[in-house]
Amino acid sequence: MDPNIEAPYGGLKDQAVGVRDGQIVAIAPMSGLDLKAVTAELIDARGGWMTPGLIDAHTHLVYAGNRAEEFEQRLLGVSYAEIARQGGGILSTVNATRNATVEELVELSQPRLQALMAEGVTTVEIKSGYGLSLAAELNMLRAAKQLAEQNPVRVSTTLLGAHALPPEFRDDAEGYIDLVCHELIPAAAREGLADAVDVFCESIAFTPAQCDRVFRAACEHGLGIHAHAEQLSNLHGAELAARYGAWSADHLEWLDEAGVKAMAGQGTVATLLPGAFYFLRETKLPPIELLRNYRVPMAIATDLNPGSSPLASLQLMMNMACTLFRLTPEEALNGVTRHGAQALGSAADIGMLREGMLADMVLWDIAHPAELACQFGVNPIRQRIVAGEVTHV
Ligand code: DI6
Ligand code: FE
Repeated sequence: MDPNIEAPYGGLKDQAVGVRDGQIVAIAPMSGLDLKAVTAELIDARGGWMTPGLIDAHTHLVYAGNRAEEFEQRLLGVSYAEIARQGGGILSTVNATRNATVEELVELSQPRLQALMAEGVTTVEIKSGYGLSLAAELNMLRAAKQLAEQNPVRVSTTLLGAHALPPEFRDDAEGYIDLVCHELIPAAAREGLADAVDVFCESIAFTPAQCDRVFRAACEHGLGIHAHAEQLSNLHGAELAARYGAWSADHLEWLDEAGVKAMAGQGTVATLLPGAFYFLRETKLPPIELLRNYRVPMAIATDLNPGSSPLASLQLMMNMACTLFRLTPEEALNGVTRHGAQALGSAADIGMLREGMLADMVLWDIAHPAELACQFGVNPIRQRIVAGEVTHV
C-alpha cells in the first residue's frame, strides 16, 4: 500500500519482509536472500499476499444491551418515534451501558472485537458515547483500554461525549456541552483515556456551535479530532472539523464541494461508513467523485454499533464500499490500511508495509488483492501478525 511504489496496490512480488523488535527492518527481493544463512524464525508465505494489518477507524463496539427487538418491531410496522417514546433508540443503549460495570462491558464487547480481529483487523478505534455522564463515559474508555491489554490488537480511544443528549439534560444542551468541555474532556485527558474527541453534528444531536466548543476544548487538551458529520443533512460539520485540523470527518453522505475543499486543505480523512448507509437504507451517496478529484483520502470503517450498523465485519465493509459507493477494490483496501491509519493520526507507524513501520500484517490465501473486496463469507486469512508476533485469533 506504499504510494511510492507505482504498481497497483503498491504490490511487490517475491519479496522477503524482515522484522525485528516489532518493526519492519527490511523489505528485499527473495532472490538476493541466502535462506540457509538466516538465523531468525522464518514464515513461508507460499505464494500468498501479505498486506498491512487492517484498521477499523470508526467503531462504537463497547456497549451493553442490544436493539434486535427494535429492529424487529420496526419491520412489524412500529414507528421510530413510537419506539423512542417507549425508551428505545440510542437511550436504551445508554441505560444498559450505564448499568454495566467495566468488567461487564469488557465481557460483552470481547466477541465483537474478536470478530474484527479474526478478519485481519490489527488496529481498532473505539468510541465512548453511550455513557453520557462523567463516570459512565470514563468507564467505557476504561473498558476499551482493558480490551487492548487483553488482546493482540492496537486500540485508539475516542471520547464521544457529544453523541446524544442524556435525559437529565433534556432541555439544557448547552449545560451538557459545558459538562463535556469542563469535566469529561479534562478528565479523559488527565487519565490518559482518550486519544481523540468526537461529536455527532446533526439536527437530531448537536449544533455546529456546540461542536465548535467541544473541538476547542479538545485542542486545549492536545487531543485529536473526529466528527460525525453530514450523515443525515448538511450542517457543514466537516468544514468546521477541518478548520480544527481534524484527523477525520465521518459518514459524509450530505457533504458538499466546499466541505470537500476544506477537508483537502487540512488533510482531513473522509471516513466512509457503508454499513450505516446500508442498515438505515439511505439513498443519498457520499460525493465520491469530488473526494477523488480533490484527493481527499478515503478510509472505510464498520461504525460497529447496536443501532445503525450492528455489523462486525470490515471485509463486508470493503465489499459494500465497492458495491454501494462504487469504490475500486484498491481504494477499499487503501481505506482499511493506509487511509485508516491517517484517520487515526497514526500514518507514521501503521497502514503500510515499509521499513521503519510497525510489523502489523496479514498473510492471505488469495491470488489477487481484489479478492479481499470481491468475495465475502469465506475468510481467506492465513496468519495475522501484530508487532511481529503471530497471533492466534
Ligand atoms: N451516528 C450513527 O449512525 C450512530 N451514532 C451516530 O453518531 C447511531 C448510534 C445508535 O443508534 O446507537
Ligand atoms: Fe458512528
